[in-house]
Amino acid sequence: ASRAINNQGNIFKSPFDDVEIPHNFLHQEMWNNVDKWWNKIAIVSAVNGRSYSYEELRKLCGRFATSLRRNNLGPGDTLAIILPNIPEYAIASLGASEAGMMMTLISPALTVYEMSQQIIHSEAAAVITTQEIYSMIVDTVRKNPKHLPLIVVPNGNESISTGAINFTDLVSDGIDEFEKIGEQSRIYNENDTVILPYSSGTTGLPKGVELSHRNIIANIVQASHKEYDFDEPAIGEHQEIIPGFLPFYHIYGFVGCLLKNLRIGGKIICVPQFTSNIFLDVLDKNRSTVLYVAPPIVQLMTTDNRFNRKHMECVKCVVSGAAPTGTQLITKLYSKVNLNFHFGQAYGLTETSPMISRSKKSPWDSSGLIAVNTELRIVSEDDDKGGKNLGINETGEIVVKGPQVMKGYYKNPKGTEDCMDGNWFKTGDSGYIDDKGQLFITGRLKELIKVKGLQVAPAELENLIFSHDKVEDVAVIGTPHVKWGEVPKAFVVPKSGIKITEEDIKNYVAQRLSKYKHLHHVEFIDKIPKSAAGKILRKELSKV
Ligand code: 4UW
Repeated sequence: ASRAINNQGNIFKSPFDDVEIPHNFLHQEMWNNVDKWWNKIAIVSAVNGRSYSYEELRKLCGRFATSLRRNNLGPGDTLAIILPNIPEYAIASLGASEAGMMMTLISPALTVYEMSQQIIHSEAAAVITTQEIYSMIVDTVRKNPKHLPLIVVPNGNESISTGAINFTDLVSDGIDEFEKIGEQSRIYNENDTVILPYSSGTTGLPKGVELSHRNIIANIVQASHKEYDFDEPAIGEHQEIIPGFLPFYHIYGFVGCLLKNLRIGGKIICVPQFTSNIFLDVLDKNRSTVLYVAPPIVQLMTTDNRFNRKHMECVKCVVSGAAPTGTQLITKLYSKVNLNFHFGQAYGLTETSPMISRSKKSPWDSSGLIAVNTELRIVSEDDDKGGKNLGINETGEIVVKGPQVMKGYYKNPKGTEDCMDGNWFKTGDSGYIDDKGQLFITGRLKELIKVKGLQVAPAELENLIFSHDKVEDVAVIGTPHVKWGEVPKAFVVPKSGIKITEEDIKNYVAQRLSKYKHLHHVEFIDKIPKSAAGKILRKELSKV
C-alpha cells in the first residue's frame, strides 16, 4: 500500500491503479454478461418464494420501460419507488432506468406525511408501490398533482383498488429489449441523473442527491475491485447467494447489495421486513456467501443464542457499513462462529454513491483503503489552519474526489455549493489516514444522527417540535444507544409560564414521524446555546 501514502501536497490517493469506468447506462451495465447466467434465479422473495430468472428479469425490465414510455414517461421524469424489499424492486428500478427516467427511493416505513414531502419535492411523475401503501397514501398524494399515476405491485393474486394501475398489466406486454427498438425519441446520456435518494448532508432538511448513471456504474466497479472481492465469481458456475436484509431504498442496500450483485449474476434473497426470526430463517434456508450488514445486525449475530457457526459456513465475507462497527463486536463474532471469513468495514455516503473506502483485513476499526480512482484530503478544522491539508495521522474533515461524487443536490445550488470545493466533496465526517494508507473515522462534524444506520436529520425534528404551540425553542442531537448506535434527544425551551411534559413532546413527534426518528429523551432547558450567527452549538448540548 505504499502508494496510499504518496500524499504529495497531502493528497492521498487510492493504493490501487486507476481502472477504466465503462461508458454505459445503469441498466445496460447490469446486462453486460447476462447471457452467462440467463437461466439462473436473479431475485427471490424470502417470504413467498416468488422469483425471477435473469431471463425474466431482463425481459420484464424492457416491458416495464415500454409501458412507461407509452405513457409518456421518460427522460426528465421521476418515478417514486415506495416498495419493501421484493423481487419487483429490481424490475421497477432497472425498467425506469431503461425508460431514461430518474427514480427517487422512498422508505415504505415512512409516514404518509414524510412520503408526500419527498414525492412533492422530487416532482415525481408517477409512483410505484404496494396495495397496502396505496390505500394509505392515495388521498394525500392525489391532491398534488391531481392525476399522479399510482402503480401498484400486487402481492401474488391480490386484487388492487380501482383507480390504481396494475403493475402486472404494465409488464404483460411490451418489448423485451425496449431500448434496442429505436423508440428512444427522448434522448438521455450517462451523465444524466438516474437515482435521486434523499440525504440531509451536513445540515438542514433531507435533500435530493443527484446520482448519474456514471456515478453509480463507477461505484459498482469500485466496490467490485478484486482487492475487496475475495473470490472472483466463476462465471456461469458458482453463484453468489446474497440475502437482501438491508433496505433497498437506502443507497447501501440498493447499490452496495442489490445492483452490485445483479451485475455479477448473484442470487438476491429479498427480505421485506427485518426481524431476528426472519434473519435466522433466511440463514437457515440459504447457503449465503456474502452478508451485507449494518452494526445492529452484527450486534444481533453476537448476542442471539440461536445464531451459530452453521449459519455462516458458506460465508466468505461480511461487509458492514452505514455506521461504525466496534472492534469488540467483531472479535466476539469471530470467536462465536470460529470461521475464517473476511470482515470488511465500508465507509461512504449517499452523496458518494456510496463507497469511499473499504477494509480487507484487520485492523477492524479502520474503514480501510481508499477506493480505486478516488483521492482524499484530510482538511484542518482549526480556524488558524483553516482549510489546510493535513498529513499522516492528523485528524480533520474527510474531503473526497472521484467519479462516484454526486452531481449535486436537486434544485438546491446553495446546498451543493456549501459541500463542494471545486470537484472535492466535503463529507462532514472527521478522520485520519495512517502510515499504511488506512482511513479511520473518528467522528461527525455534521448535525446528522444515525439510528440503526439510517439518517435522522435534527432539522426535521426541530422544525416539527418548533411547530408545537407550547414550544419556544428547541434543539435535537444524537446520544449513544447500545443497540441502535444513536437515538435522538430533544432539548426544549417551553413558552414562558406554560406547562408541558416530556410525554407531550414525544407523542407529538410519534404521531407524525416514522418510528426510528422518535425521541428517546427530552430535556427541558432555559435557553438553547447558540453562536452569534444564531447557529445551535450542538457540542455544548452534548456535554449537558
Ligand atoms: N463508519 C463510520 C462507517 C460508516 C459511517 C457510513 O446514509 P448515508 O448517506 O450513507 C450510508 C452509506 C453506507 C455505505 C457506505 C459504503 C459502502 O460501501 C456501503 O456498502 C457496503 C455502504 O450509510 O450516511 C452517511 C454517513 O454515515 C456514516 C458517516 O457519518 C457518513 O457520513 N457512516 N459508513 N463505516 N461511519
